[in-house]
Amino acid sequence: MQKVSVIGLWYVWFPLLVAIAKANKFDVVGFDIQKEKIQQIKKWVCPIDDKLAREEMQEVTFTVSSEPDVLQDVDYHIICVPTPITKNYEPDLEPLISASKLVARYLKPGSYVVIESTVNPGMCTEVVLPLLEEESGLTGGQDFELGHCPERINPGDNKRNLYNINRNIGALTKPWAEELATFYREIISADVYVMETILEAESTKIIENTFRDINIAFVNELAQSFDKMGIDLVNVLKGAGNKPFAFLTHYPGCGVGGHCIAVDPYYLIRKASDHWFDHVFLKNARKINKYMPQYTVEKLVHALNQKQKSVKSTSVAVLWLSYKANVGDDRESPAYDIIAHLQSAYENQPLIYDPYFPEASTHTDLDKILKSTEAVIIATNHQEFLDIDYSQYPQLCAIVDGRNCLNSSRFTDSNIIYTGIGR
Ligand code: SAJ
Repeated sequence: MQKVSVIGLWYVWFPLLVAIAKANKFDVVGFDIQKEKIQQIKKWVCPIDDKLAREEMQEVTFTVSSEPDVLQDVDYHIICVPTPITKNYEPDLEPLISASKLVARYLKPGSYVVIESTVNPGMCTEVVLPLLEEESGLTGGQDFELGHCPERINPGDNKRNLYNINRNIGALTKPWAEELATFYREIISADVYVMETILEAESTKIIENTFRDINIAFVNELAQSFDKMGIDLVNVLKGAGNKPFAFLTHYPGCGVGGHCIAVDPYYLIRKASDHWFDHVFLKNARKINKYMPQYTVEKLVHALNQKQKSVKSTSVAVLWLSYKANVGDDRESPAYDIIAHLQSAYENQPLIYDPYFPEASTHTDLDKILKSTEAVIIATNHQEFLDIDYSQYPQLCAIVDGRNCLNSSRFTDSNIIYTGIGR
């Protein structure tokens, strides 16, 4: 039985480990440097908030370890580590570099290395390949193969999952790309497309996520003009969205978070600038999206002005911290930028609550917060909180709905000033 390693068992890749084990054709090992995560998995506790993976892991067998020797004699190494950005929005390749150096120690002739992490065009051949060759003394494309199969998970999506989302594959040589595709077809039921080159495969994911970022920036900029024109953009987008072709609806909000959409465009911007091209449009889109938390606070300023109140002297609650609804993930979350802007621009220390993040919340009792605050900024639209009856809190005078998740008509005759983003 061929041996497969999954290196990096965080959010999107623990399901991959389970899926490979479920194929029942491979001896599967999972490696992660976080010992506590390994301990958790060894107790059959799912390390991520993923219903399918939690169920399926009970039905399969695999080995997990934080000891590198578990990578001995592996035929397929799948590297699944984060590719974040630094504080100054530059690609942070440290996780990918250390994982590549680790795998190189265990490379053997005839083995495959697949990178699933979202990378820049050229990163496999310019960064990973030299590390694999230097450390192993083997030659890529001859002694071992290097391929790229970018992950496409959509966290929190119960319909689309690892098994039914198409994948793209590229490798150093086309024939080996075909062999890698055969390997992935043993694991997933969706289509697996072989790209002409590894560069093309790397480019697909980075433009997919940049596409999403610029489309969100489009509606976020529209939200600012439609606010001034007094037109409900959310209703307009719903109308435009019923066009069955040539329009893909995105919605304005308080900002773009997560470890993908808010991050990946910077990789492409950086790569293009290495080739003397300045992605003005992509940079502007990032600027628009990064401005939205501040815009959200400014909407609160205008709402409170109508009550002759100032943000500085008003108790404000920022509700929910996750970067998107119903997930316990706050990476790059705009909620933190909203909090920071309230603190720096208005010396306002907001009350904070998200049950997914008790340690980042100022209170663990939402009712208590709502009873003691005068204004609310909704930064995440967790499903479980959409039915709150805000009229039960008479001191509440303003709500800024950063995810346009409440029905504005609920506030028509209320003494609460309700405003959204673009509505
Ligand atoms: N957002 C908006 N307006 C929108 C859509 C999203 O403001 O119309 C915001 C969200 O609130 C969130 C951020 O953008 O803060 C990212 O949203 P997302 O749904 O793209 O969240 P991710 O990053 O978990 O998922 C994305 C995938 N999303 C979808 O395809 C729906 C996809 O782009 C990638 O497959 C995935 O990241 C990834 O792993 O790269």
